[in-house]
Amino acid sequence: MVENLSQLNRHYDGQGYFVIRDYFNAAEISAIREVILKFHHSWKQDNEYFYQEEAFNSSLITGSQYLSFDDRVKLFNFISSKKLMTLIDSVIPSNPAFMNTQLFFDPVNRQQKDFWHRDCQYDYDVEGQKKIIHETQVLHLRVPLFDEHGMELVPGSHKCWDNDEEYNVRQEENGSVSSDDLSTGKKIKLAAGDLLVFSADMIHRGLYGLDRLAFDILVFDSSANYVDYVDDDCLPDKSMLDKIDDPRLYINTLHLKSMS
Ligand SMILES: O=C(O)CCC(=O)C(=O)O
Repeated sequence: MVENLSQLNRHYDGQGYFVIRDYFNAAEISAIREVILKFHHSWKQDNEYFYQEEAFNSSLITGSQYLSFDDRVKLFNFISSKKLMTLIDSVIPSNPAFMNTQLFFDPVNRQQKDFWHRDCQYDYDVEGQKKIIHETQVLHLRVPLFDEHGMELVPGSHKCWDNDEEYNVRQEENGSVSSDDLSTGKKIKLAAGDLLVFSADMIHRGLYGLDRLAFDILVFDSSANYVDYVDDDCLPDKSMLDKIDDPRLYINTLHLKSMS
């Protein structure tokens, strides 16, 4: 795979994503799944009403609320493992920084439909979105823990503004809703062991079904102003840093925090 790094990079640059099949072996997935399931179980108990009514994801998985020291270290070591750092360094060559983690699952309420969006639309108005897609990149690395329908993406939209159909659907204008199909959408089915890397600002939606559980890692370019999005509790402390094989991703974030 690593011999294909420049090919993957070119694919990301042009299309806004790449997928690597069978990137993780069964033992790697089973080890990470065990930790994540502990988190998910406790999170659901603690957020019962939200989970039953409307949730489709949780976040802050590396935080101290639900996982032990040892389990958090396992997660940190997985996120900054050589396998993932090779790809992260390739897409964000200078000082990539850890932002957060999210866990995506099927909403209990089956009426809820999977919906198109760009992540930046929740922080920027339309003019801001037009600008930001050309300026910075936040990277999502999706690790499906079970086979799932995967994601639907609009290739190239990480650098290209919406056409009329995409805009109306994503912004729910002119009678469209965000769960409408898009003629430009490309479905990427994923199996446990696969890895999908995609730009958070491209037009995308998760595809619900199959009782999915997908672990998403978010990483950003240190030159972009995202450090305020990082929760201190989700970062390793000094005693954990000593147990992380390659802590650069976290040290870069800690460094940005210390300057903000
Ligand atoms: O899987 C989902 O439900 C949505 C995923 C998503 O929007 C994201 O990872 O930013």
